Amino acid sequence: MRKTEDRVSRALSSPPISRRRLLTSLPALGGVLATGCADTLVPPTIRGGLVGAADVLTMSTTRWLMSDQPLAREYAPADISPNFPTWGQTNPDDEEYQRHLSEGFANWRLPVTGLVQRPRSFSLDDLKQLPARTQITAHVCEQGWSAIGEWTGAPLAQVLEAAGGVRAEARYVVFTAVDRWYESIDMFDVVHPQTLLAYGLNGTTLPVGNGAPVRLRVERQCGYKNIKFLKSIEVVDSLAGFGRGTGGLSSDYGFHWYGGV
Ligand SMILES: Nc1nc2c(c(=O)[nH]1)N[C@H]1C(S)=C(S)[C@@H](COP(=O)(O)O)O[C@H]1N2
Ligand SMILES: [Mo]
Repeated sequence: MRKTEDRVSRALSSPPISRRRLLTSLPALGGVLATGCADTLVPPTIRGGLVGAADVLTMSTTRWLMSDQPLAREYAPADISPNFPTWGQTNPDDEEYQRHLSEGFANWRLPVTGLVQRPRSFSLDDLKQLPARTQITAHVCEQGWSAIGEWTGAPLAQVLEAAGGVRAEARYVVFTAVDRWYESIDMFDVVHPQTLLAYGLNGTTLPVGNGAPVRLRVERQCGYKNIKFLKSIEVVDSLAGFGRGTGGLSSDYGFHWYGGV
């Protein structure tokens, strides 16, 4: 892993402008893969023993495989599952959330803070005005089901760009949800063109059960990383201050931080 560390420190010492460029252009993804700016072939925390070894192997192998085929498979409209399931939390029992829901999310705001040049909040309309992406992908839940859906949303890279771009120290993005779920992803998945803040499912407004008004789509990872009911986004250089420090509610409870599929 020595070589990776060298690449990481080189990537981290580059001036903010290059990281910003990385976020603005699609060829940037190729750049990420080629230079190893992706930072991570290993999870942020490594568990002991064989489980830890498996974590490292899973993540490094998936990332290595992806270097050749960076996009998750996209399907045809005919493949869309007739009824996309709702799973886990389906309607948060939270006063503020219920108020936003009753107002059609007109007053809902998503704060984007931390290591961005211009921290700001986004309304649902702000997000919809950013360049959108629609993709038909397979959702794979670690609890034994999968479904194909058509997601529409703003690429996370576009959202961060609208907040002035990320600073050179940025390594992870942490997402919190109304139901106190939280998850994080690293810069590889952050700048990935299929990583969306999704507000649409199968051509309609994202239903409550699937995480309205906005949920994360991170297509190379399992169901539990695709956090619903987004409440805040923070760009950070360390995951130590969140929950039990593993970078997500699911990993705090023993799932892999990197839920690669
Ligand atoms: N905030 C929040 N996000 C969440 C969950 C949840 O309970 N709360 N469940 C996760 C799991 S395990 C899965 S499989 C998917 C389910 O998404 P769906 O309800 O759109 O099928 O959401 C993920 N994101
Ligand atoms: Mo899941």
